Amino acid sequence: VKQLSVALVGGGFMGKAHSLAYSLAPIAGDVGAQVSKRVLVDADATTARTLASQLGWESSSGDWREVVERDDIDIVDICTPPQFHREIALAALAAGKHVFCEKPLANTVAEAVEMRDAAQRAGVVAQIGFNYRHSPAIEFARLLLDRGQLGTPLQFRASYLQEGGFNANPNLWRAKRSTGGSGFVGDVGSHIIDTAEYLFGDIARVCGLARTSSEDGWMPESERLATDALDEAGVWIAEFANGALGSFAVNRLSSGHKNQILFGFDASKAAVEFDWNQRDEFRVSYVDGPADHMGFQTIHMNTEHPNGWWRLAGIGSGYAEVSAIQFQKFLRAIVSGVRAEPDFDQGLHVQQVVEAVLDSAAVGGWVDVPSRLPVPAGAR
Ligand code: SOE
Repeated sequence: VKQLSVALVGGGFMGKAHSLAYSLAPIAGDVGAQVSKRVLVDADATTARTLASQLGWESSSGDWREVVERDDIDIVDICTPPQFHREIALAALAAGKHVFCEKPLANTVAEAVEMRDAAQRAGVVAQIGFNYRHSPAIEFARLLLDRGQLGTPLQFRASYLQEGGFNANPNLWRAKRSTGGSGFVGDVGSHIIDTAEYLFGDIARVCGLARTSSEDGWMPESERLATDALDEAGVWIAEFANGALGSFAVNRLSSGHKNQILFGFDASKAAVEFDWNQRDEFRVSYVDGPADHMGFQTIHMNTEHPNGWWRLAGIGSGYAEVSAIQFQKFLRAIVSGVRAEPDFDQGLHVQQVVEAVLDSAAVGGWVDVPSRLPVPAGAR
C-alpha cells in the first residue's frame, strides 16, 4: 500500500473540512493508500500549532515555502484565501507535489491559466475543490446522462443562496477585492457553474447582471463599478456549447436559505431536481412514465448509487461525507495514475465563465466564454 503524506496550508473553514476528509476517506472505502496528515501550515506559527493539534496533524509550520520543498511531503493542499493560491500551487507543482486547491482556482483568469499550464506540465494530479459535485445524487444524474437514460440536455436552472452580505462582515478577507478577490459570483456561483458544466458540458456564452447592496437596496451600478465593490448578487443566462439553455442566480442576502444550492434540469427523456438541503434525494420525472404515475419520484441515495457510503437509504449524508468523497477520488487518482476530476483545466474554465458573467454585467450584453483546449499528452 502506497504511503501518502499531506501538507495542509490554511486551517480555516475548509482546512477543517479537509482535515476531517483525509481521516474519513480511507475508512469509508479503499483508496489504495495510507494517508499521513503530516504538517499543517499557517502564516502564524502559534496558530499553526494550535490548529494542528485540534485538527489531528502530526506537526505544524509557519513557513509554507520550506514545507512544499520537503521530501517527506507528497501532497500540498491549499486552503488559503484565493489571493495566495497561485504562488503556493506553482511552488508545489515545481517541487513535483500533487496539489489539491480550494475554489475558486484563482482570482483572475490570467492566474488560473498559469496554474493550469504548470499542472499539465508537471504531470501530477491537480484537483480543485468543487466539493458539491461529488454528492451521490449529482453523480447519479451524471451517470444517467452518460448512459443516455435522461436523453438530450435541454435546459438547466440553478440558484445558490446564502444570508449575511459582505456589508455585515466588512473586515472579513472575503469582503475585500485585495484579499478575497472574487465576489459572490466567483465564490459560490463557481460551484453552480461547475455543477452545470459537469452535467451539461461547457458553457459557451453568458449575459448577466451583478449587484452589491447599499444601506437601502442595491448600490447604483455606476458606484459599484467605480468603487470596484465586490458583487453580492448576480443573475445570468447562458447557452451551453451543445445548445442547451441555462439560467443562474446567486444572492448573499437571501434570508433563511442558509447554504442552499438548488438546481433542476430538463432533458428530452426526463427532468431532474436537486436541493442541497435534501442532498440524499434524487428527484426525477420520466417523460414516458406510466400514465397513472406521471410526475416526480424521489430516490434516496445509498450504496446502490455512485459514491454511496451507507447501505441504509435515508440515514443521511452531510458536508463532511461529500468533502471526503472528493478526497477518495483524489487519492485514487494519485495511486492509479488516472486523471483527477475536476482538475485545474476545469477550474480555469469555471473562472472564465465567472469572468464572462462579470464582464457582461459591466458592459451589458452577451460575452463569449473561450472553448477549452485539448488536454496535452502526459497531463493528469
Ligand atoms: C461562502 O460563504 C462559502 O464558505 C463558500 O466559500 C464555500 O465555497 C461554500 O461551500 C459555502 O459558503
